Amino acid sequence: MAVAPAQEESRRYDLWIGGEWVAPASGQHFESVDPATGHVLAYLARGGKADVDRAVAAARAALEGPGWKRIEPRRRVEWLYEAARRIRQRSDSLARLESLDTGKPLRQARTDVAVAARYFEYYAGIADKILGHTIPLGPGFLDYVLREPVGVCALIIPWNYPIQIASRGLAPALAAGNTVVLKPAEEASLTTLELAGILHEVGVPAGVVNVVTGYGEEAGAALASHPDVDHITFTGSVETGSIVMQAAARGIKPVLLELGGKSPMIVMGDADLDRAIPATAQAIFQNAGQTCSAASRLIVDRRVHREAVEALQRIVSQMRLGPGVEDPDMGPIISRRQQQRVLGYVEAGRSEGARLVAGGRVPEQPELSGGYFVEPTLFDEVSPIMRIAQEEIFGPVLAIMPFDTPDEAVALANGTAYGLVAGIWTRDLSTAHRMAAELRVGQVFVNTYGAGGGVEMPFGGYKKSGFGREKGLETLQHYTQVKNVCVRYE
Ligand code: TXE
Repeated sequence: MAVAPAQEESRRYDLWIGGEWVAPASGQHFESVDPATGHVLAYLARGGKADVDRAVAAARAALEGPGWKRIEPRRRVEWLYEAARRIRQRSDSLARLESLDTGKPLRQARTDVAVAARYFEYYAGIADKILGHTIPLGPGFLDYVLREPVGVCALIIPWNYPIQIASRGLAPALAAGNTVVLKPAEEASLTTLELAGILHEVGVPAGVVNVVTGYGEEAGAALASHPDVDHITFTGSVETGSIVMQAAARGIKPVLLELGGKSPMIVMGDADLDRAIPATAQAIFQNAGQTCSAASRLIVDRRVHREAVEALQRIVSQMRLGPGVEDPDMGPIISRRQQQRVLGYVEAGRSEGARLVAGGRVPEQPELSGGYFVEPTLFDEVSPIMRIAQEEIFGPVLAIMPFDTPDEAVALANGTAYGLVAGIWTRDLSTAHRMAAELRVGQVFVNTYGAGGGVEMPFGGYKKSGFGREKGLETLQHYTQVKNVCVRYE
């Protein structure tokens, strides 16, 4: 099949609709740029309303078609397992493409590809086990409950973890028998297009998976407001999430929103700092801080505060920046716009009186001058009212806040509009459980953070981090709908 070879750069990609490459109605392509150099990496089709109409029609037709609706669920099991196998087989080329497209270090991109394969494997295992149940109504009645596919699912994907986030929506949606229209982010669409090709190769019928690339306000908005879409999964900013939710409300459609965070890492005085501090650095600097669950606030017991800051300074001073494909410790920010946004927050931190103890600048190495790099940055003595303590920076900037009592730590941790993830480091189990109960977040990690991609664990937000759950079995609630059938037979 005519899927792009992953190594080929500066290639032109069309839209993937109804099992074939289709030119966009606009006739236009736009540049997708390598954030490490500013060079053009590929030309993506500028999809718009007419293309979205076509993709949704293809998804609707496939949903009702004999090759999908009338097949045995075990065929879906086979297709999804085979997709996982092929993703692993192509791990090197997919990881390289992801690394070029997003700037992330190659080993991180390899992990992302491995996690993507895990999503297909995990949901392959459930595709023939989506069970209903019966309700005892008494003599003469048979009442049964079915879990049916929800229908045509729209997936709107961000640029920070494209292959992972596309897979975490695609795999459960397909396992449950839905069809899908994906809108990847304009900054990084390449591995999503590759994924569509892999699913086609393994036998998923034409029209079950469609990809419309393009700008958010054009392709994304058309998809979110399309009358024939049955469910929308959106990962991105609070602002755009609200726009998508308003469009969904007009069409009375369910939405699953994953909107980022300002996740706290709480380090108690009794914590094993040799593990807690490297884990904190990893949790903020991974993907240059462009992670929805990035631990962007270190809330640390004053008794170990100085030691923690010094350990972080040591880690940061040794970090090597570079293009993702050279597998550095940290790659660039995704775009000039995001780089400027991150630098704006550094300036805000300075002017609001936080103490800059590392980084904060664009690195001076001439070989990095074409890309959108920002040094790993530590702000100490951050007060909770500062913008860098409240707003999602989405860059390699850690806000450090000392505390004196556990209650104060919890109040600081809960003191933002977000509630996605929190980490707790302590040797005291009762502290860990008490805090886990008090934190207003969708996921708490104790003495670890992230845990292998977390495919099996439900993931999603409290408060402005969104609602609904991805990953694990919980997400199947979103990708199925319940039908009750009541039969009187006497
Ligand atoms: O996000 P957008 P942006 C946060 C992070 C970042 C900020 C801005 O704080 O700094 O958002 O990033 C599509 N209708 N996160 O501007 O706009 C868009 O094309 C429908 C956190 O890149 O939310 C892309 O596919 N769709 C986050 C997707 O929405 C629209 C990951 C996300 O873009 C649209 C990314 C519209 N009107 C950013 N406008 C996380 N939770 O991990 C845009 N889009």
